[in-house]
Amino acid sequence: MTHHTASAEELEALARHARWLVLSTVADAGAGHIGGPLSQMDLLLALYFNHLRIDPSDPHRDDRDRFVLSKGHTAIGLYTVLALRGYFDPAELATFDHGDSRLQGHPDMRMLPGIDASTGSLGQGLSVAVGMALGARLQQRDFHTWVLLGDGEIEEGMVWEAAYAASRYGLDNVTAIVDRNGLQQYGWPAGASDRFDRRDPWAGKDVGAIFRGFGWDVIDIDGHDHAEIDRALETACGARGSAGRPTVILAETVKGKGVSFTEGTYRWHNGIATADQLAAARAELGQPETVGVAR
Ligand SMILES: Cc1ncc(C[n+]2csc(CCOP(=O)(O)OP(=O)(O)O)c2C)c(N)n1
Ligand SMILES: [Mg+2]
Repeated sequence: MTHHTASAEELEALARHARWLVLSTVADAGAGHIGGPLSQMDLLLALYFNHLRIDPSDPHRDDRDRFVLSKGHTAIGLYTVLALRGYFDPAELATFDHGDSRLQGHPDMRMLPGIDASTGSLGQGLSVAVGMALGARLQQRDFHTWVLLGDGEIEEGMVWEAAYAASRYGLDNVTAIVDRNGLQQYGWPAGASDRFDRRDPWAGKDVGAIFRGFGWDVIDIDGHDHAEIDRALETACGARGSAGRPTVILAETVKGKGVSFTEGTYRWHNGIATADQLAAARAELGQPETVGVAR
């Protein structure tokens, strides 16, 4: 299981390509999410290219790191990263959301090797990850479990039961990442202090203090800054077996990041780009006409 090392420039090129694949694949399928897959993209690329101990040619091996996409609706963002990392041919993205496809609208671990948990009903992934981390301890395995949550998603009570349990059992082999894009599906109308066009689900609340209160270590980062992401992932995982506390990375992001008309608006939680919008996005992302899904 070699550690793949992509430079910041390579990650940026991958991110432009992957963001184009998300937008064009969803447009081609006629359904799917945009904002969340784009906000989480830099985090997932850093994980899959530089930090997860995985082997795309042997996706089931016992000692692999586990990854749970708790915000399962952003599956297309994970599929693009898995394809670019070599789990399957990117051409298969054209089957996204078809009835007989391995690439369902929400991830299905029974269909696609590389998916460690079936998700989509929000709020459950941290509990799944805590179970995996406890399992690793029982089996005396040193794999690390990573879980990505949405900032709307963590309004769910079950998340906080899992947060309690992770710290109760001193699980330093699990790391949660929260994609703090400040938007959920609809949310409340924005107030004066909001960053975007709807109220941040955690406006006026100190999410870091809440996690700390549950006994977690907290790292705040800019979720689009490759150097900060890299340091945070290294720190969280470097604590493997020593700190006795779980770590959460609170990643400040922009929903719809990378495409001007999707950035910072709840309306692009999901959506189908028109031909004109696709052309504009392709130009912004610097993708040649020969790349990816055409329409
Ligand atoms: C239990 C549950 N309730 C509602 C939904 C419908 N739903 C899908 S995405 C979403 C908003 C999620 O917002 P957030 O967690 O912030 O994700 P992101 O902004 O990254 O897309 C909702 C309510 C769901 N999938 N599961
Ligand atoms: Mg959100």
